[in-house]
Amino acid sequence: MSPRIRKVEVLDKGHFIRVEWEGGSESSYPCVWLRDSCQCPLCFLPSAGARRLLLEDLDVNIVVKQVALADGEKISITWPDEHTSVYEAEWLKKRCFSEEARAVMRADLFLSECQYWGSDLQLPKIPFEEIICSDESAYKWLCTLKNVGIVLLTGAATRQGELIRLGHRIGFLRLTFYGPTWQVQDKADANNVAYTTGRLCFHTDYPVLQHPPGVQFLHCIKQTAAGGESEVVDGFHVCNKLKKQNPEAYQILSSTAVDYTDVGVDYCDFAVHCKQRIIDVDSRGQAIRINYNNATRDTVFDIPAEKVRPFYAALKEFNDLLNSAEHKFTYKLKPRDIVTFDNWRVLHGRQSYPACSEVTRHLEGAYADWDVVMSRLRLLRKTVWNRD
Ligand code: OGA
Ligand code: NM2
Ligand code: ZN
Ligand code: ZN
Repeated sequence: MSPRIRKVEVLDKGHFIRVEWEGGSESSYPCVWLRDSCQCPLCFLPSAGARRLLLEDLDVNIVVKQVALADGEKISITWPDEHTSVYEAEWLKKRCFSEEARAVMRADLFLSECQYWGSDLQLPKIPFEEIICSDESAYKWLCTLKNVGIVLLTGAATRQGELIRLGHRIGFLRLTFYGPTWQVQDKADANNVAYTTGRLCFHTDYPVLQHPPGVQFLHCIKQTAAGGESEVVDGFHVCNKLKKQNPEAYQILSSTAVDYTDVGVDYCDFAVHCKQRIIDVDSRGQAIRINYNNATRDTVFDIPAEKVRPFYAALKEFNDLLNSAEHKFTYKLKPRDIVTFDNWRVLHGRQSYPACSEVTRHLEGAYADWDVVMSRLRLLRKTVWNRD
């Protein structure tokens, strides 16, 4: 049901408009924002859904000259230069500045709700072909990927190229120096520790990139009989634990800029260097991205010498928490499985496996950006919700 406006009035010498809704609640809107958000064809380009109005032409001290309510459905404002703007009730209601309304909008746009897990994880599983063919399944896949951080897709073919199909399903994959997709297998003169048979301790991929890939896909094409098990841990959950257990360690890891390096040749030659905090936090100190790969952490360490040992102590404590039986979940990929996970939140590792002259284990990997994945999620939500 569309919201209706009972009354509208000007407050604060014309700097605010107060709207009273049918039902009794009210909302206040700053006039500078109203002028900036004018939806008329001079100020707004509907075909792009974008503002035409230039900031140069916005008076930040603007006040309304006149306001009128039309049939409870829209308000119209006349500005001092006689420009008029019309705002629909529903449009205004969605953009209400109250704490609650903004929280609803935020949750709707970014799905920031997070379901934490430990060793008790019930690994969500969906058949691969279902997410390719059905919008409902694809929507469920992406919601779970965002909320839980990991989903296993089952029953893909045991050949390269399935991740390219997955890329087309969401939009496109993220190209990196390791190629559009990359082959995780034991290689001679490996240009990355992942391309050996060695154990990989908990890490996120590619912290050496300024904007590390948000989502990772690993498709199991061939699996070794002995070893090669996978491990995952909920990094955000462990960060909360660390913050409680040792606030100083958390402070160090969320403020120290760590040097990462990756130099070599693959898709093309590369010499990548970057500084990252191992725990990236938002303004409230909540972890929003883990940037941790011990293999590519540089020997160059650009911090004062006396801060080095406290840093290692903090990192050790974090690493111990990641590896605790309470937090980590172990499983073994089978051929046809594709594990999809949040590379900003979930740290992953693998156990070592015996070296052999033939290839006994082969995963194809690929990355996607969260912007692309969230975009597909919002579009699928619209399709799926409008259908029922
Ligand atoms: C990687 C990786 C996991 C595996 O290639 O970065 O983490 O199971 N691989 O081989
Ligand atoms: N691979 C698997 O940070 C990293 O080097 C992660 C990337 C080689 C594409 C490994
Ligand atoms: Zn206008
Ligand atoms: Zn990895």
